[in-house]
Amino acid sequence: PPRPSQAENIIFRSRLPDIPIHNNQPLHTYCFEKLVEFADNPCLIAGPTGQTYSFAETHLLCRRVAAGLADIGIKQGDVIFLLLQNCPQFVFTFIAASFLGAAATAANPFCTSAEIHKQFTSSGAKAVITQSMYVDKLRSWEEFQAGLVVITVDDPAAGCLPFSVLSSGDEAAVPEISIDAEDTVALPFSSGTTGFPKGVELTHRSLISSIAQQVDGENPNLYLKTSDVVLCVLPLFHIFSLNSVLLCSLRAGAAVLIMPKFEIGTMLGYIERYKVTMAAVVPPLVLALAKNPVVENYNLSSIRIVISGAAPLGKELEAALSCRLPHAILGQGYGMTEAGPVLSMCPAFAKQPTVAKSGSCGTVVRNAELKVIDLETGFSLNRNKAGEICIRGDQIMKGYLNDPEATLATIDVEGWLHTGDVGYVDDDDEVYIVDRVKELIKFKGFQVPPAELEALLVSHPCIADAAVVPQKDEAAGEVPVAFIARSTDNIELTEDEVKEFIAKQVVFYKRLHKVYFVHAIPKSPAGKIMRKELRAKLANAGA
Ligand code: 4UV
Repeated sequence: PPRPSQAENIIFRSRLPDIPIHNNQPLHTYCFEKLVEFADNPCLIAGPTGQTYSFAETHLLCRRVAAGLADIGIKQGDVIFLLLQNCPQFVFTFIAASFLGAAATAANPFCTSAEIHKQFTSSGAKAVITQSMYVDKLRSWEEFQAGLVVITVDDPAAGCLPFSVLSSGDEAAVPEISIDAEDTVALPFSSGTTGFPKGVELTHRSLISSIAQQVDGENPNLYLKTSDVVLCVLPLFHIFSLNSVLLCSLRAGAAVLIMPKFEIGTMLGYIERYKVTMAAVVPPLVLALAKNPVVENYNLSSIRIVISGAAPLGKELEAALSCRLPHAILGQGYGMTEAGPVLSMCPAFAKQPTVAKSGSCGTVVRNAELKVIDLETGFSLNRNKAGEICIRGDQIMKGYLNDPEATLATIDVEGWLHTGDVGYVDDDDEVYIVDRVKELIKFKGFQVPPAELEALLVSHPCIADAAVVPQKDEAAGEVPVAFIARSTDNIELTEDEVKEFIAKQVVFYKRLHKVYFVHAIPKSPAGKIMRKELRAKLANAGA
């Protein structure tokens, strides 16, 4: 679409005034800037054991691990790979990479060996930090056999090193290096608006900007106090938890309660025992909190903020949770990995709160510009008109790793990041998401890139062509379903065979829920799958 000149843009901004953001420093320096103020306060609490690390201890361990990483040969510009459930070692290693001017990429440990290997090679990682139970996923790799450094945070498996190799580093020996704010520090993977997962280069500058937009200033948008205990149940390999839970808490001096995996009873027990005050959740978790009868057995009155994000939250669900947690403020954050990630956040979380309506994703973050563009013309739209949401500011990604073409397709020459989300801004500056024009499917907030499944499908000898689209689902929000053209119409190929073929090769949330056999996949003259048409087909079938 044509891009209008800047003068014509209708730009939306935060309700909160801009603040000075000192984003020209390394991420670890910024996160621990106020260390002396809360050195002895709890920083990380490991849920299962109750083991607590103060801010001073956390800072020390991060530096030791940085020295340890340097000892095993990790240098400035290198990438390390975290394949971990949530645990304190995730935090130490992530921040340690920052100290070295290196970057961390992280993946869901439930992913298959092939999925992990793809991210491993694409990120160019030099070492893997994992748990012994996942090492079998790495053993078949050529790199493993050739001596890849694999470190396990629990008992080391054969061919791996123990985490003590890192944590016993000499904190006085962290290499003195000079870090550029434009250096990449986090490398989460996201498929963005199209294609395969790509490495998203988040720099020291982008992450500091994003954190500051949330928790800094006289009147922070997300007011975290040093007495807060923040629930970290969402996986740290996803940017929501990494940024808005971990990094924001480090900056603000709040404690992070780390849960390795979600289990409702365990989570409720932790909330009660550790007096959790803020919970970051995804809609399926809101559903559990709102509807599961076991919730009645726990005292959750310590919770004062619940932030839901990563997928749309229904108004009814929000209301149902409100009944359960009458004293808490419920609201949404809207994020996208490439956007650093937060675009908008509920203004009722602010120190001086303002009201947000149910169903809104809050207001655009401060120190940023948001516009809504017409899907056809690319011209910016006024309030209450839905179009593609675009965001601009220091917080957005530098680009996709080694993929200038995909970067240019996402960030235009004026610096606007095109989200592929359809939404509007109302008269009160609140942002609403109504649809998605990108390919992405979200299963419980997890990314399911259709291109990945389509490539697997067409590798099957009986499949000539395939398209994967989202179908609405009560529990998961969306599930992936496939349209398939067999190589010849009379070939034997059942729905179950197709499902099984995919299930063997992908992590659980990418599994196909339904397969529709068609004669041909509808394509545009340019050869693009007409996804809208397929989605409409599903809707019409009442599916
Ligand atoms: O790239 P990604 O997996 O990133 C995320 C990040 C979410 C958040 C939310 C609140 C935060 O505070 C934060 O730090 C991170 O999900 O997927 C991006 C896409 O997910 C959809 C939308 O299509 C994005 O482009 N999405 C994310 N949040 C919402 C949402 C939401 N609140 N409502 C509807 N869709």
